[in-house]
Amino acid sequence: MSRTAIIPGSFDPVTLGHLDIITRGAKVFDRIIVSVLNNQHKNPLFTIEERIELLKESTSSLENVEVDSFNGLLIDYVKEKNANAIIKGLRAVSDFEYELQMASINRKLDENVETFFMMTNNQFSYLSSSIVKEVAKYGAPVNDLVSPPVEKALRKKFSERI
Ligand code: COD
Repeated sequence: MSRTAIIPGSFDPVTLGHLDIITRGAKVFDRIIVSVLNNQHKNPLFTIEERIELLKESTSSLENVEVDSFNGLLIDYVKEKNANAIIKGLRAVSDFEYELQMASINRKLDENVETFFMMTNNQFSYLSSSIVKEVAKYGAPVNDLVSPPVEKALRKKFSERI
């Protein structure tokens, strides 16, 4: 039986912390679908199409990784994709409470879908999309925080805004 896991997120933009979780997850599951939440309520820096493209470019060397997007409830999307697992990354205790709540509601909605938590790689424990945007906005280097395509896209985005 083929095992498919969904890695959901906002990915605005994808960071090396996300990529570490995706790479490690791809070693354990047969197929990984990284899926971007298309949330109209948030005000993202990158459009959904840009976030998908940056994820595709950043994961192109991983053969069993696909990139997609979803709307609505994660659990409905997981079932639609015939997946049996959700992978989440944990950075700090502060992530835990929210993630426990999410995993619990998702288990209540479908007890056959399991949530797996992966501990962040220590070197990325402080890293988030928000931190990356903050650093890039003021022109500081982000080459050790994101992949080269994301670094280029951030530089372009912020130079357009000046
Ligand atoms: N190291 C390890 N993991 C990391 C790091 C890092 N440095 N940075 C981020 N991560 C992990 C996050 O913990 C998360 O698991 C994932 O990577 C994505 O992170 P973000 O910040 O891009 O995405 P979020 O946290 O905004 O995504 C939230 C979801 C889209 C997953 C969530 O809102 C969701 O499932 N929404 C759908 C609606 C739903 O079904 N809700 C639940 C029932 S009400």
